[in-house]
Amino acid sequence: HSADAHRTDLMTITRFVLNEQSKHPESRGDFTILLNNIVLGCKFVCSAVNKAGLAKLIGLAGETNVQGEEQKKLDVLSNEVFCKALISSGRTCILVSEEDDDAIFVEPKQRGKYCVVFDPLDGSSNIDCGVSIGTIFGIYMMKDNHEPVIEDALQPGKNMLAAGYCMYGSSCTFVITTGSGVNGFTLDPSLGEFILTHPDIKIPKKGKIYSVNEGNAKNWDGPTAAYVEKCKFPTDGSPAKSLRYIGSMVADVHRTLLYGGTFLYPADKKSPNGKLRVLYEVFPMSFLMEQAGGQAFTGKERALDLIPTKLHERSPIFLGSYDDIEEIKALYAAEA
Ligand code: AHM
Ligand code: MG
Repeated sequence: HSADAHRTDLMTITRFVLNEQSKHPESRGDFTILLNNIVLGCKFVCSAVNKAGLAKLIGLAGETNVQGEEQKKLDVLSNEVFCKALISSGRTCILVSEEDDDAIFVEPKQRGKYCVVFDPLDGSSNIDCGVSIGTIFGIYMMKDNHEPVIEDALQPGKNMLAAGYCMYGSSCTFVITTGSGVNGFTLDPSLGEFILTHPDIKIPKKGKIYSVNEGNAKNWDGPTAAYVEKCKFPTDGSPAKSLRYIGSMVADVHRTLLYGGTFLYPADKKSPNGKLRVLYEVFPMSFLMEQAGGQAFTGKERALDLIPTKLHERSPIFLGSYDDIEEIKALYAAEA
């Protein structure tokens, strides 16, 4: 009976968000329109990513188009699609993209109240070998009707209204939080719609996996090194953990959400702030983790408490299962 209900009573992402927002009727329409444009961008990127391998094989890449321009690289193309979709939604005022040095201020006649930070195609070095990649986004709201300023985009992560990612893998998966739990949707290509497939995702309280680029180990600080050592050689009788590292943040975080464990991109001697960007990588993933019952820590504080001072600022990040992040926090506290 219930399987049949699933087949005929389709919970699309739009329907789901409309239901969720029914508590805030004043913002309901605007947020739904904004989200629809983000979803449209993700569908476009999904289709482009799926064709990328083929385009290469049949020689489309690098070919010139009618205007005599070289074919755009996928990350550049994805960025343009997202920027245009977001601006034309009429609901945004500031856009911060990993692809652009400066923020985009939307002109007054198309301006709305949302500020969107995003990485249109994260992990793009993985495209050519067919490994999963993704889009990451976070949404803030302007507090009042002032002229938008850069500070509106430099709010701490805890002020985000919504955040999520879309993973372009063996299937296309869209995961979102609007501050009341985490839900996952899978693209049904025949319908062109994202259907709820992972309701109310909760990360296991403790995990059996750790995920980190161990090639940086010689430059790690003490607590990071001690944590990874503990994963491999536990002294409390627990079994050693498995290592999984894809090198594509969306895919590594997605696995961590579903299976539990930790994902770390710590500081090291060569990169004292780690690698990942605060606004559109660290914050959205930290918001999702907390909403799924996990934690996100920078080595100093709760990740969502960070107040960014620059658009492309970086921060070390440790996120994952609640108990596992407690262990990492204890190691950093012991050192301080
Ligand atoms: P990018 O924005 O240049 O694609 O880099 C971000 C990616 C993340 O997806 C991933 O977590 C990380 O870089 C992997 O870095 P490394 O190759 O240093 O392990
Ligand atoms: Mg990136």
